[in-house]
Amino acid sequence: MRENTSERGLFDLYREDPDEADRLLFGRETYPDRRGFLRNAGLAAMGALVGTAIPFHRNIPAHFVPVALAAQHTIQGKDGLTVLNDRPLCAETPPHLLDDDITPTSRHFVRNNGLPPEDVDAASWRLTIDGLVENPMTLSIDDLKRQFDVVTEALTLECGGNGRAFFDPPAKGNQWTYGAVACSEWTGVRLADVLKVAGVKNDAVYTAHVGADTHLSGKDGKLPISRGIPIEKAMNEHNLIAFAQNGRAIHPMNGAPLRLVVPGWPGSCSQKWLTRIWLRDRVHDGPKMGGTSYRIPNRTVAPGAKVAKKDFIIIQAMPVKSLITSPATDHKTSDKALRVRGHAWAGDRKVDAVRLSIDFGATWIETTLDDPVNDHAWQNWHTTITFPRTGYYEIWARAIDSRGVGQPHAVSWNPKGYLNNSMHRVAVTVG
Ligand SMILES: Nc1nc2c(c(=O)[nH]1)N[C@H]1C(S)=C(S)[C@@H](COP(=O)(O)O)O[C@H]1N2
Ligand SMILES: [Mo]
Repeated sequence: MRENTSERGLFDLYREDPDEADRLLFGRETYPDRRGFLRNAGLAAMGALVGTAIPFHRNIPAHFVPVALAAQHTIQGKDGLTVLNDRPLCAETPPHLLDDDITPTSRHFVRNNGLPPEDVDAASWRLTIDGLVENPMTLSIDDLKRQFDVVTEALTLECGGNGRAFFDPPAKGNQWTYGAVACSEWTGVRLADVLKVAGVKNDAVYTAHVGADTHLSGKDGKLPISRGIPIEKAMNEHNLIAFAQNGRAIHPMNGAPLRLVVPGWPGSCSQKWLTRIWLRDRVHDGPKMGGTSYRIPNRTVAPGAKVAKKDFIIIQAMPVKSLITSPATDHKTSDKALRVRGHAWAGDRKVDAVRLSIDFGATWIETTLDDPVNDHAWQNWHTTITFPRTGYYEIWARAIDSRGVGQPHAVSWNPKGYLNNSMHRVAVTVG
């Protein structure tokens, strides 16, 4: 495949311009009516994605992306994820596969902005803390383990663009539906402890995070993403510099061997393949900090409205949200009683209640809501509902946070499709 400099992989190519995608992959420009041949690079790309050779690739019809790509099982160590894009790699988890209290590594979504580092060696990995600190330091993972308290916490991580697929008019970017969220158990040291030992200078106001992944353009030194957070948020004790995920090494696509986990805020704050934390005297201006990246209009705007760049503000805490993880949508049952369960989370707040409706929002059913296992872990909820008669139902879930803010029916539109916390609905047929 050709060098993509923008965030476009096979899926985007086929969605936006199927002819162009075919031309690039199969070289059909000269014989548009004939079946093409996967060119070397195209064949290699597709083969790599499906995980093996494609013996009958000459027969692949025009405008055709192998179903294996769109389906699953294409990322080693991941199971059942829906691949949304291959370059950069982005994959989400269907809601019913997020049913566990703690998300297994195999079901933790993947959101890459660039190309992950290869041949990662945990033993020689170094993290530098510099900028506005009294004692700049460079630490190995062993240094981190030796010099700081090691803690394990379940932490909710959600991509700012989760739910983007449901914006109308559509928003460009990865078409996440529900599954760019997870709550794995992360083990590491507290970012705040490390910053305290480094000695935060008075004029430091923001962090800047750097990872070892490379830009899609291949340009030396060009970072795919480098975001930061205000010092006050950085000092929250639940931010971790993590070296383990669910008791084992972090999955290569989730940032091995070292990453930040900044729960409650957009996933983009949680730098993967972490090599440097730089303290700055201004709001960090790295890639994906400016323009419309992870930023929303400073006011409610009409769907499709043009908004001036100066009117965008940086997203901070994520809004209250919930998922129904059982049953899966399109559930068919002959039993009028049904166990329903899922999770709920609310950025830097707690969730106070999760209520369900089976009558399109006319009335609401209280659920049993557990406390989080620790601050910033999602909360599990469950109940048994009884359907009055056979027929088609939708179960709607609505979480309400500790300040009384509930999930909306429809989210306020924004140009890049961030923060969609509208209610999750699943279809159930009782027959
Ligand atoms: N170095 C680096 N860190 C990164 C990213 C990235 O592309 N490169 N993506 C960010 C985004 S946008 C999200 S939502 C989370 C996703 O984490 P995950 O892939 O482990 O689920 O990682 C963040 N950290
Ligand atoms: Mo993200």
